[in-house]
Amino acid sequence: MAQKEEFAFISDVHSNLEALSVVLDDIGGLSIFCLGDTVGYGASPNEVIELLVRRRATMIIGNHDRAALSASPATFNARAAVAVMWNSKQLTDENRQFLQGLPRERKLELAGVPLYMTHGSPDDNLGEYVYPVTHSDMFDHYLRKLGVKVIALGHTHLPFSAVDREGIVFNPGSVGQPRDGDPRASYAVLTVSDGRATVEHRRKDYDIETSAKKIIEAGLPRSLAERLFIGQ
Ligand SMILES: [Mn+2]
Repeated sequence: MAQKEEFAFISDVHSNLEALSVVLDDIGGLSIFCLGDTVGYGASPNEVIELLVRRRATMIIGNHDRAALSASPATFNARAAVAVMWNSKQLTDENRQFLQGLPRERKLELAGVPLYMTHGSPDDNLGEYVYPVTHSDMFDHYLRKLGVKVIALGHTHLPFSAVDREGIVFNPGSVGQPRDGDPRASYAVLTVSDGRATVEHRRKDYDIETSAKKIIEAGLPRSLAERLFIGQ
């Protein structure tokens, strides 16, 4: 029998408690790695942080988390800025401190496979969006430079995995605000079998009505509720 270990990767939860709850149920007992943007956009920032802390998720900070901490959404569009300011006001001192303590990147070894995780890109952890169509030429360079076999990224809300000469670069997509036209919560499972890593993408239906209702009841821009139904 081959030795097989599995690890769950989530990203861009964006204060969506209903989506996160369904994904965590589906993940079961696997270790969880969260690629940032835990808060922003949605209506349940404290609940999602506390749930991930209880599940002992290994986390990093995203650009929305940092904006919520500094309450300065300078580079954000209007509706993202309104939401991040609202999220910032909701955060308890304890959760604020927790976000403040998160690193921008991590290097780990999972079942003997070296892995790097960050929100944006290895060159610009909180700013740069990495898409296969624009960045696939960079993937081998990233893997070699970092000396890892797997790179996990978030930020774009678009799931992908690319197998290159040096290893795998992947994005699990967004739990709380998918943008690939599929409204179901997105995450990924990394499997290491006999030292070889593979990535499987998963989608889960969740109670979008409740998430959307909470956004509207919080007085956040209605379009942030509406986009959840169409996955944009
Ligand atoms: Mn995001």
